[in-house]
Amino acid sequence: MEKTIEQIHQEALNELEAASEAEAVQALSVGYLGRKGAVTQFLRNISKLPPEQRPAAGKQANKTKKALEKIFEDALNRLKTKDTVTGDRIDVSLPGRTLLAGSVHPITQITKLMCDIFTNLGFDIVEGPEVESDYYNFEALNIPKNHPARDMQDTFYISDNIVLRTHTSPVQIRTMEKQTPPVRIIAPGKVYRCDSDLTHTPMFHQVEGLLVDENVSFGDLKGTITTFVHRMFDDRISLRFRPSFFPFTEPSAEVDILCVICRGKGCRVCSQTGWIEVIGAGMVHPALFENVGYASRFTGFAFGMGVERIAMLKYGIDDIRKYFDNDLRFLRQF
Ligand code: 2NL
Repeated sequence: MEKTIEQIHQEALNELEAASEAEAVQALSVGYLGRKGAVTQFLRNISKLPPEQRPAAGKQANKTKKALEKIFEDALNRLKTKDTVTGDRIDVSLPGRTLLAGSVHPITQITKLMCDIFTNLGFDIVEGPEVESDYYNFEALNIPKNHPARDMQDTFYISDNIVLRTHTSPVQIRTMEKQTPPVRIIAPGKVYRCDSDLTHTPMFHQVEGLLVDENVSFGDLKGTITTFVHRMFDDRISLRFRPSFFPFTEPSAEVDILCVICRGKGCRVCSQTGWIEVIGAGMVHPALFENVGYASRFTGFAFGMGVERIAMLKYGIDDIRKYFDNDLRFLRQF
């Protein structure tokens, strides 16, 4: 062995004295303590010494190793602190990094706006499970077995009797089971349908409403929906009620608004009809009241709408998939 451990130790201290930059200290540390460093080599060569010298040499070498580790670390800390405090190596006048602020998703904004309009009309907001039983999603809503709405291609089945809810109506059935009229509720939330193209995503958002009391008429439905549409879009917008069919309402209607793009002249968005369908609605089917145990003197209306669709019309968005791409350039516009 050429050098003693004391010599190596002394050389390290001398070299450290001359090092004035963090990089140089780092290099020294590697040169002495790294895998091929002088101290590491010395420790490795101890096994070649005569047996009686090994304990003392080992003890001394480990002591040196510990001492140098601490000295290099202290020197590095000192130099790093010096860099920041004196500012001679880090330009403290550089502008800081901007923090990215998040924003509320357009779908969340529109859901909130819709809920606010209905809360102002006296409705309460209710939420419920997204994984539902066949009974609450279909049976209780007068959607019989073999109805097209239950078809495998529209519904995500978890098991024979468990589905991802295809609408938020189950929330309203659960509320009616617990509460006697008057009932005035809005059920917002995620719903799921096995469907995906330009105008459909497998998950989308719905807001449904239900009002049950004595003497509730179709006129009350028209008044409520008209007020909602006027507050949502604009006071002067025209709307029309068109006869339709839903298993859970009778009579049923679809509500169109005059196309917000062409004002009724006919364009691509309204398929040249001048009207855009925005809401489905109707008087609650008596079979539903029977299912939840309501007396026959009660009547009520219900309605449902897709949040993505309303938001597209309000913001002029042409592709539903943009809501779910999470492209910040899109999301920052709202
Ligand atoms: C549509 C149609 C609709 C309902 C939803 C409903 C709920 C209960 C009872 C009766 Cl608990 N009806 N909901 C009624 C009519 C239409 O939605 O096109 N939605 C996007």
